Amino acid sequence: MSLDNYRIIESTLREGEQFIGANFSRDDKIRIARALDAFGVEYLELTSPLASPGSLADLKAITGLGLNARILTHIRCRIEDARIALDTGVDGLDVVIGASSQLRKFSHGMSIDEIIDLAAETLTWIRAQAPDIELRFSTEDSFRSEEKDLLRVYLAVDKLGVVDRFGVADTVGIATPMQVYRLVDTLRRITTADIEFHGHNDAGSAIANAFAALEGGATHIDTTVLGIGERNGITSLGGFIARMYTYDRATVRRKYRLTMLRDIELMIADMVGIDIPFNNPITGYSAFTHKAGIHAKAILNAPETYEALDPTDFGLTRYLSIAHRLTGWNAVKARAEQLGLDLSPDQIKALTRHIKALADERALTLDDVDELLYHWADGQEQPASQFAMTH
Ligand code: HCA
Ligand code: CU
Repeated sequence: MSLDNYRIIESTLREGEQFIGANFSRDDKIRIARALDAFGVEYLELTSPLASPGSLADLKAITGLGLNARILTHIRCRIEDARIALDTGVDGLDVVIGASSQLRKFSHGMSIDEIIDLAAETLTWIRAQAPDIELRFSTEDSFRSEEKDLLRVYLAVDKLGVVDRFGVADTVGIATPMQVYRLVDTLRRITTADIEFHGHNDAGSAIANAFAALEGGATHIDTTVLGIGERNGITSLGGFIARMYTYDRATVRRKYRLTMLRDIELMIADMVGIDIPFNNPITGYSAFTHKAGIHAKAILNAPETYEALDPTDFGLTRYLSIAHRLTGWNAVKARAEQLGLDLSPDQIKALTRHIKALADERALTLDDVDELLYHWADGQEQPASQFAMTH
């Protein structure tokens, strides 16, 4: 089943280049490619060599690195594009054409029959030139295309027997997981090639849609680091990793070097001038911070009670936040122990009440709490005099 055997097509160097803040230099691209390769992604997708002279040179530089990841480039469905792309040493071509009525009307103006003819001509030509190249055919805006038109295109291409993989793209980020599941499932049943999913995040469903695609039988998922891409981007690498880890931890641990994730995200964030969002899966600043007293107590006993992901797998640390009104005495006690302080259970409980009362008055920091702990451990304060010590 593909949920246990999926491959990541990391498109930071293609879709990610379409992010407003992205302007990668050759050196940037090489650093990104090496890092993602070391992380363990199976494929890197790069911008078309026809985009600019630099794009062509960068693509050649990266195919020359000898990485483990297979190198793909993304081209329009045209023999001229394919001719240049084949000369760059890539392992595969991701060929795309628009099939939705919007694109047919406002972009290339072709009918479905013309699309089929062009696809047949281009793909057959590529296969004849390069019998061993990995060849993917995808339709842009697949989810706003008439299903009967779309299936007619895929069936016609499948009959040629020249592509290894079909792609479906949620270009404007409107698909629901159920729609993705259904389209992928249908394609899987009526065609013979692997299936790749590329999903935008306009409605916040990109990660869920990628998972639904795998449930429907997709084999390849497109990601970018931090999800960067056109508009607000696509399925993020880290989010996808979190999704798959919570489904099957062992497989994710085996396939990818998870401790590299944060540094890779920091590198990209720095290059494109953004921060890691606070609520980012895995690496968001509060992703492993526990606050409510009840949560803290359970975390101290058994972290998995409130942690679906183990931070240590990602080289990260969990935090208990204790300086607030929702705190609990188990957490305060744990902090006292961390500081090597000897306080009785009664003292801890009284001090916890004191912290809560103080936090009702003003925002506290961990330093404030630590100071209180030291003070009480010194025997300066007794439970009865707890409110005096604010002055
Ligand atoms: C675009 C193209 C694409 C292509 C996806 C694919 C999209 O930039 O509009 O090749 O599968 O989202 O449709 O990124
Ligand atoms: Cu896209």
